Amino acid sequence: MAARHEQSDDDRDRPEHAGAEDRAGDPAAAREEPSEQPSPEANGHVDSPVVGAPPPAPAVIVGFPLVADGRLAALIDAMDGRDGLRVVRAPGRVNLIGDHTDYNDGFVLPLAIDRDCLLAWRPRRDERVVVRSLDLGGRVEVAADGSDELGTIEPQWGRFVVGALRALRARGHAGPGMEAAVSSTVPPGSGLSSSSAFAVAFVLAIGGGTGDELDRRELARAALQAEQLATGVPGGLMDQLASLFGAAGDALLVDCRTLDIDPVPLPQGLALLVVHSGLARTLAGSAYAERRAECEVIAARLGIPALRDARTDQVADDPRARHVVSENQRVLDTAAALRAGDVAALGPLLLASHASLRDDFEVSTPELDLLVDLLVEGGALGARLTGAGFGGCVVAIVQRNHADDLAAKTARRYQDATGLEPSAFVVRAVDGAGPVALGAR
Ligand code: NG1
Repeated sequence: MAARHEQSDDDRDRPEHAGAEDRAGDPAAAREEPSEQPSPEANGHVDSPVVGAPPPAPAVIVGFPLVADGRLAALIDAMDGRDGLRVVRAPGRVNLIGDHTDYNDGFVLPLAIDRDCLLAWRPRRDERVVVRSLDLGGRVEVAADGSDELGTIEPQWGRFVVGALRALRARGHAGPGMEAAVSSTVPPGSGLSSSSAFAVAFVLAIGGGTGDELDRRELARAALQAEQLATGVPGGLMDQLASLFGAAGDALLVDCRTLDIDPVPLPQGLALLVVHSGLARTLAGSAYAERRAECEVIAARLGIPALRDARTDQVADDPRARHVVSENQRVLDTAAALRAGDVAALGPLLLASHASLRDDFEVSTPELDLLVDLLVEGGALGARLTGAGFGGCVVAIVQRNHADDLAAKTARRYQDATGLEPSAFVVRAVDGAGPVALGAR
């Protein structure tokens, strides 16, 4: 079942919207999973995609981290062979809980997922950066010093390339020219950070390719800056941190003020089911920036650096701030419940988060609300919208052996009720961005 995304012409060629229909409906793309992940038995929350994609093919490429060779082969082909070729992989993320808290210096609990952006490149002698997207088609050629006028670059995903060049240059990494090709399986327009994965892949490559040349937090900041330059949306740092710091089997408790990151193991026997509403959201056209500005105004009024510092009693009558303060607490409670093995506590926390995003922060939609209801009626422990909202995905915690049935049933009922085509897939927590070995084949 393919996700259908309603998008404006403007949106179509941004990485956030890179090839939605193609990827979701492309069995080859769906088969291609990073393969050196723990077995389902090892981390207990792993399953193949259950709706909208066949199960993953076995691992075939030797190296770390392994990537099934279909996509890699396509990239190698597009780059005319593996001579001097280097490849990086940057995963998307799902946020288990803690939305619209990162830019308030708060807490989030995302995980890097087994959907990623692969970037293959080699240096060029001239000072040009030439990139092709296998998903979108299209080619971008820009100056390696990032001097191209951002607003004029077409296709628009090229603006992320220039943003990344500028962000790295500002950090002392003036790269040479490069020839590159990119391919992504992160569903675009979904709240799973396809655009951040794209930006992380580029800063990683421009920064040297291993992620060790620059502090990873600095790489995350550079990727955020690249994205902000490209889109003008004042996003927070959660997505880039999740993509760079992901750990197989774990969610990440991130303190967005100190940037401390603590892995929190996900429980055995449960799966994380992501269901795309079939409605893409665009952050640029959304109320995201408005919400962020509202939060900053309230913090200033309270005389505190950020809403992270507000007390419950200070925000009792202010729904936006109330969401942020209560959501921060729910993130900490969820991490504590996971660590204590208190599975029963998880569902109510997710549902309370959704209610707060819906009623207090007002970033849900009737479709996302319906999906949450259907998932819970069908037996999910809990569910909530994930990411910025305004469309995109919900995430549910479900019994692992029930995930396939629940996904199929929910998708069917949702489609009957709305006429929209959802897609549903189980995600697993994977390691963060880094180099991919091409292997000996
Ligand atoms: P998504 O849903 O990936 O667009 C956005 C922001 C995050 C965070 C969430 C809400 C960007 C790139 N990302 O994520 O920083 O604020 O919304 O929690 O804008």
